[in-house]
Amino acid sequence: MIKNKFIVVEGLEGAGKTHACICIKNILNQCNIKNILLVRQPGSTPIAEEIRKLTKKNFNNDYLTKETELLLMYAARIQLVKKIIKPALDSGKWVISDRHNLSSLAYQGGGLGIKKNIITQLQTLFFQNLIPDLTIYLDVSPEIGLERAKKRNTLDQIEKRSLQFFKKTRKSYLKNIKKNKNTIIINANSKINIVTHNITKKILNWINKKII
Ligand code: Z5A
Repeated sequence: MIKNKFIVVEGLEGAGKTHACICIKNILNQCNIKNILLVRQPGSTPIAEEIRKLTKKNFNNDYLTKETELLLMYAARIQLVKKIIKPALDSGKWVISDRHNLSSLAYQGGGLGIKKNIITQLQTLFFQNLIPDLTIYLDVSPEIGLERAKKRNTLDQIEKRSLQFFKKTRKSYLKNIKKNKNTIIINANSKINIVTHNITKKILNWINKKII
């Protein structure tokens, strides 16, 4: 028996997070863990999905300031955690979230240059008691990740930012992930079947360690 867990998947665009979330859900299912909820950030509630659209939209004569963008990410996260994630965890469900706090540290902190202590204060203020049991960071180079994202659809306002922005975002991810507890880092530059194989191996290993 394993107690239900909160799992977070992080990485740049095109890292393969969506694919990884489904892959983790399948592995858990094979281990007879069926009660699983998949969510994405920002999003996964009607209000948070509207905030998501707002952060991706092109406003011709206006733009989101970096502080507004940060607070919108947190508004969406609070909405999702309070309304969906916490109740699900309290009722014994497993939750897999495509992105969480580390995204804000990487994008709004590393990428846009907001001071880390401002972001960690928001984290402490709203999510002190919600620490992921496992974070999987899919490490992809910005060049490869953006190339994959471009192939899939037209780029939104965040995806259109400079390569330099994504380089700073990745640097911040790598710095913060090293300090993060319970983390698995996967090289996501490889072919999808190799990435899937590595995720499967590491997740099974992690589950085996949790069995009591
Ligand atoms: N954001 C923020 O700034 N601050 C925050 O606090 C939060 C978010 C929470 C969310 O938009 C945006 O919000 C995101 C960060 C910001 N902005 N940007 N840019 P999103 O959900 O649209 O973006 P995303 O989270 O990066 O999703 P994504 O682009 O879909 O990436 P992904 O989920 O990691 O990748 P995927 O959908 O699994 O794969 C993308 C494509 O690549 C797809 O066609 C796959 O088949 C292909 N792929 C995946 N892996 C491979 C490998 N290994 N080889 C070849 N092809 C692959």
